[in-house]
Amino acid sequence: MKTILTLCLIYQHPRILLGMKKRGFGVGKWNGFGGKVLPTETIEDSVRREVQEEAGIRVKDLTKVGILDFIFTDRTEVLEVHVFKSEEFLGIITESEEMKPQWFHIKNIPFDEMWSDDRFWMPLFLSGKKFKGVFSFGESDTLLEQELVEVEEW
Ligand code: 95L
Repeated sequence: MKTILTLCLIYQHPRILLGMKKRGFGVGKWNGFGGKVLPTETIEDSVRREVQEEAGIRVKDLTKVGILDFIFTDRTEVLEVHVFKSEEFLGIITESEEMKPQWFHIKNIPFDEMWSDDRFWMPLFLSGKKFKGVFSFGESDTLLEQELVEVEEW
């Protein structure tokens, strides 16, 4: 089974917006915004909805920058995460029940409090590259295997 999810990073060079996940999957980690794509919505609509729900803002631009597959050794389901960048938004960033948003200077991205795959693809993201990858995780979300390539197109 493959589940399609979104991940949106708001990037206004030299700062990036992350959210501390307050509950559910990935609690205690600084995440991008996103979640499961619902059966009736497009992937882009889903990103807009999730960013609105989790950070209270409306993204203007959206650029697809990556596709990452996440495999968890104790689960059969593969998470196919579509990664987006947005550089402009409308509204005021607001904490939600799910997320506490905070800006970080790109020199101070809190990798030690993030999913461990982020260290690998974030440099590509920050330099405007597009990428595809597969990451597998074991016990306590430790990273076991990784594949990552820069791509020109999907
Ligand atoms: N900013 N990065 C994320 O938000 C992120 C990164 N890696 C992940 C790996 C597995 C997973 F289930 C979620 C994430 C994730 N949200």
